[in-house]
Amino acid sequence: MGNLRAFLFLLGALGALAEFCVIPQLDSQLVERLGQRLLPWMDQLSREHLNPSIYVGLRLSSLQAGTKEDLYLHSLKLDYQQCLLGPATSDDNGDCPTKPSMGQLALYMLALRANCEFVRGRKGDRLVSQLKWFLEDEKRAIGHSHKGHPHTSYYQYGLSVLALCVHQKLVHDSVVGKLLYAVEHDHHLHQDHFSVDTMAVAGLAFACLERSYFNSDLRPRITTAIGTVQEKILKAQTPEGYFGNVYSTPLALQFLMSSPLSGVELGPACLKARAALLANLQDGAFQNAVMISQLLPVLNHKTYVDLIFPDCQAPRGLLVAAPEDASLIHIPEVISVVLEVSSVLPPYKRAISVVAGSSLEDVLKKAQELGGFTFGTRASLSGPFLTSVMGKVAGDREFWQLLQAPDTPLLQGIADYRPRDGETIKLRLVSW
Ligand code: B12
Repeated sequence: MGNLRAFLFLLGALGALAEFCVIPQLDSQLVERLGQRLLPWMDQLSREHLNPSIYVGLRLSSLQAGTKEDLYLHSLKLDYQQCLLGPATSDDNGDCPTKPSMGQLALYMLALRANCEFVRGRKGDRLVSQLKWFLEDEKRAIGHSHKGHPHTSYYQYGLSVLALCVHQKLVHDSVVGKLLYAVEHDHHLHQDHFSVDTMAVAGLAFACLERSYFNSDLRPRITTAIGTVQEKILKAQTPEGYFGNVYSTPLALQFLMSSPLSGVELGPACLKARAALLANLQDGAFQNAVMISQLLPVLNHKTYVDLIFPDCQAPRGLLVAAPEDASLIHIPEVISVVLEVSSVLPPYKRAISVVAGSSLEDVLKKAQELGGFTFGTRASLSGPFLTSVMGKVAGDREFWQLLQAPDTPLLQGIADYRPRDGETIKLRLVSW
């Protein structure tokens, strides 16, 4: 009894000092509709479409997909193990034309943990070694004086530290040190373009490390870095309530929910972000499977840090496919979208007619059919990523940026963005 009283007293004292980011429950139908959008993705079991982020998001949500979910994890395991642990000497890559990247391996390890599995045995050890090797390589690319850049990004670097941490694998101090340095001198993360997402993932990795037994020499720096990330993310809140933009808000909230904050009013900031997200959910802004998978845990008061001790027995509601929406069937209306490419000589500009509701990818395809325009894409977990335009391939640390004229970067990719009638879309080769 005395112990209980002492515990309650401690809780009260902590409550007075620290404030938690709490997101009140959202309408369960809204959450269910969000989950339903993942179901068609889970039917696609080919190498190109398998996406560990979807599995992680679903397992940390209040929803489940029954046997579909089991089959999905099974397919992920077959695919990732074959691609990562297949014969290293074989030239024949068979079904595995591209090996998973460092970040994809990290997400796969998070998926295993979301099913309450630890990587173990000979195969598990090889996965861990591979992820550690990737990180060592990135550490070398950043260099002693921190002047270089990771081959992938600090986002994937943070995700990999997090994945090793939730599997209770030691990450060398020098590897964690590079991520700490990047947060302490955040111009490095700004070069990643989307600093809030990257900051949030780094923060989640630190929040996990802070709860682990490892890296004790770095503990004070880790605690300070958590405070720095909190501060930066709160500072990045827009008047509408987003942390960064609408799509970085889910990861930002995951991070803020993972660590109590002392001395700062966290509650109102989180409530404002929730209100902004709610408005977007009602507008259907969350269509992309990766974005939905980063948001679902937040709506269930969970974060990636919970993968340290996931609760695999928690009851989750069974998802059933949504009935076809009859309101979507209507007479096609034709719209005109202007496509402009200034990074080539001679510059390209042409009005393209497409059916209303077409994606930007449809516009690009139509332009290609009409002649005088070509483009290329690479599959990614977020969907098709535009890699080349008019034969010009984006080089190292360059990308084809999508903009709405005159100068507003799009917040969605070519498969998700649906231009309106009369809109001008610009494609511009930029460095990042
Ligand atoms: C790093 C990053 C970039 C880098 C990627 C290069 C690199 N070497 O890493 C750069 C700066 C080039 C970039 C570009 C863009 N990005 Co980006 N990016 C990210 C970030 C921070 C991490 C992605 C990642 O590594 N994921 C983990 C790995 C394991 O997954 P992956 O699928 O293998 O990763 C690849 C893809 O994600 C791809 N990629 C990166 N961004 C985007 C965006 C889209 C729409 C697609 C299809 C693919 C894609 O590059 C990754 C590396 O190869 C995410 C943040 C997030 N919350 O997810 C935003 C994010 C995915 N990007 C976003 C956007 C909008 C874009 C752009 C469309 C911006 C623009 N207006 O041009 C462009 C893509 C244009 C194109 N050519 O198709 C949004 C997508 C929102 C949505 N609704 O889906 C996010 C969520 C950021 C945000 N909060 O707004 N991005």
